[in-house]
Amino acid sequence: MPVLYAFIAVFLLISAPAMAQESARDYIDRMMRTPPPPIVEETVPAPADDPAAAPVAEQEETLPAESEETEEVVAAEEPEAEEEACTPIVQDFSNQSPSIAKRYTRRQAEIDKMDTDCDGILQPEERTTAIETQFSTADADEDGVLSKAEAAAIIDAFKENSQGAYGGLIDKKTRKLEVRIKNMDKNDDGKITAAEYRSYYQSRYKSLDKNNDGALDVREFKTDVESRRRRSD
Ligand SMILES: [Ca+2]
Ligand SMILES: [Ca+2]
Ligand SMILES: [Ca+2]
Repeated sequence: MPVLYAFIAVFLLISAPAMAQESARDYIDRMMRTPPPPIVEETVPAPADDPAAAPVAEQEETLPAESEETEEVVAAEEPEAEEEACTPIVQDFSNQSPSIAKRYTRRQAEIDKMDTDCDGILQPEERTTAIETQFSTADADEDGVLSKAEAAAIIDAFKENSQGAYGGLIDKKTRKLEVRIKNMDKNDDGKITAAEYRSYYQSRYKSLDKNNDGALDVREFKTDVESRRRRSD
């Protein structure tokens, strides 16, 4: 028996290292062959940085857009500043009789309010513009109609602003204006529509254009409180 154990021991001593050596080689071979597979964890995720970069580019694009809008706003404000009113020509009526000179002076003051090109004469376009402006100014509540109160305000304003021009005649002239405004109300409902207002003044200005050239000069024009009849003041 001891002989058998000794034999087995010798066998193990000889074969074990061999087996160990073989298995080690196999392992090394495996390691040498396998290296290829483990590779490339696809660093492709790097491109994941690109999508992050894209939004940055978009933001940069929107920035110039905002600055352009700012420039547009600034540019839009400039035209308004460019609008400059001309200066009315000072007319000399000293060669007329005192009464006519006084009348022409009053008329010229009214013309100058509407004479946007400052040539001293009222062209049709200037009259149309003035009619629209006067109506919208009088229509305080912007409902497109002059109420009794709004019409009364026109009369009050005339009385207050024309005292110097008419002196002692102011009450008489004021009553004349009251009648005139009442006449604008064609359907007599106590209100003056924009259409009634336009119709009245376009008709009035047309009748004043004696030489029928479309324009009204100081000899043709009459203020709101001047009668169309010659004999009146
Ligand atoms: Ca003019
Ligand atoms: Ca109104
Ligand atoms: Ca004329």
